[in-house]
Amino acid sequence: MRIDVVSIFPDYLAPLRLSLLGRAQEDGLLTLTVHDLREFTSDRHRTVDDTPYGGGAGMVMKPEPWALALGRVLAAQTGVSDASVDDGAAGAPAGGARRPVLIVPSPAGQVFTQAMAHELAEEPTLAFACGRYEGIDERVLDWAGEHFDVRPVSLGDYVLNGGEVAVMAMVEAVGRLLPGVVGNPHSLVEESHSDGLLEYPVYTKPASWRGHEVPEVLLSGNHGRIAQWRLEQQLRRTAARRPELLEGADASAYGKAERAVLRELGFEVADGRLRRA
Ligand code: 6GU
Repeated sequence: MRIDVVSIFPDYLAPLRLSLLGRAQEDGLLTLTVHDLREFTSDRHRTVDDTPYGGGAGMVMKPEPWALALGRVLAAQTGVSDASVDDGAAGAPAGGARRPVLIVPSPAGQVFTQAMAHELAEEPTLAFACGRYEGIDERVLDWAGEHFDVRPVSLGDYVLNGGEVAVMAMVEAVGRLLPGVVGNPHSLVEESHSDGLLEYPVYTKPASWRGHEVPEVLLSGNHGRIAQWRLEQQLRRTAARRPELLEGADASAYGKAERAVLRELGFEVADGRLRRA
């Protein structure tokens, strides 16, 4: 996969060169390029922002540096020339090819989920446009929509100072799903959100530690009982911490034991789906 990030703080993205994703880049599984938006300004002060039309607090990111930077990204990702992007000659890609995805991190976006990470991991390229200040001139998104599949995406209901930290989270979530990036692909199957539930608790040696014991069932060697216990823990944890994840969930795979636990937790099965009892 090829990923391009545009930011006024390229150094902010440096940690993406470390650890698992750093190895993925060394192994050629991921190509990550970070572009400095200020390289696409033409004034002496390399200005990227200006005051908002209509008044109000803060500054808004100017459109032209964004068009130049995203044109460069589009050219690198699709092979169309920068010039044809500039003069509008590059419309929808020829041959019915999909438009490259452009993610615009914003607290006003659609909330990022594990399902979205899986979808994005199927794309050949991803571009990210990191806004700062009060945001990017809205016409940049309109213009970009002529070339990219533009998706405003939020990490959740809180406000960050800019898109960089959100991009780090999204690139890590997507990057670890690329084939070969996580050494043991089974690790991806049994983790929080992979099956709509939170992960079960895990333990390692010693079996007794500072007066806290590892649950007996995990020492039993009975794999059927262990699997049953883990699923029950997932249900209890999800009901306690994220009950909204259970509402409407597919319950067709749940047997008698799980249904009994769910009833105790205040949920029942109706038409194969979970609902509050
Ligand atoms: Cl994606 N961007 C910003 N600036 N703030 C956020 C966010 C994104 N997600 C949650 N808060």
